[in-house]
Amino acid sequence: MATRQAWAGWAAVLAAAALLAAPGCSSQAEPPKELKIDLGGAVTMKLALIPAGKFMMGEEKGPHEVTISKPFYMGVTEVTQAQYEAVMGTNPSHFKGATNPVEMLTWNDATEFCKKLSEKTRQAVRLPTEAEWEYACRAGTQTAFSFGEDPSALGDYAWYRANSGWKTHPVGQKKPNAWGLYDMHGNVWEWCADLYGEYPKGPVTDPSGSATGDRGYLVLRGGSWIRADAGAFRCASRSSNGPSVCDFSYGFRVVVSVSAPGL
Ligand SMILES: [Ca+2]
Repeated sequence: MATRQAWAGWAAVLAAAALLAAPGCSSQAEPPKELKIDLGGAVTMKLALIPAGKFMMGEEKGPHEVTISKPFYMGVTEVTQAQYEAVMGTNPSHFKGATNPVEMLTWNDATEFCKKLSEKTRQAVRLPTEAEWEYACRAGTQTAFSFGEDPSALGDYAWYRANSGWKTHPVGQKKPNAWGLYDMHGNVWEWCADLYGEYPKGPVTDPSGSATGDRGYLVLRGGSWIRADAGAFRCASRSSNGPSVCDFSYGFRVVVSVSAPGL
């Protein structure tokens, strides 16, 4: 019964969002700018519409043009502990707090969360590709950070060692980027779907990462509360670890395809 209620809630949100997004009698409704997923127990998850487009990925290490051919929805925050617990029934986090990001979870755990939420909502919920993550982090910029080149502004946008007090913080407290995404810089590193490896040499469309990978490591992005060096928080900065490794600085956020029923 709980599942049926969740689906009913999801459908209602989609319907409401579609109405808001398509005033008048336009024959081709724009996708809603925002999705809200009902996770049950009064816990919801908000996602923002990310437009299709092109950008240069990779900074000085293998810059290449990437085309993101379709819009998609991305969680406006890292997945919180309340959200994780609503779907998985557990909370592995070291720093407890309902609105703090879930951490101490592996890439396998994050993937399982997406699978369970997909079943619950009948939508393709998944981890972002590394390209989607960097594209969304940049929010139309080509600067080192989403807020420009000057790392002295990092504290306005990110929890990092200089301001974190050596712990995570509730999501969404710092300034968002231009596309309304919070904590893309800092708080917790974010698992991406892709195997970590060398970038392609030329332009690519909707890349999904290295085919072979490096030791089977998966991509982590964005820096975390424990890092002090501004370089770790650049839009293009990369990290990686194995799929079964957890850490109190590793979390994630999800994406959902725009081709959801009713849109
Ligand atoms: Ca983050």
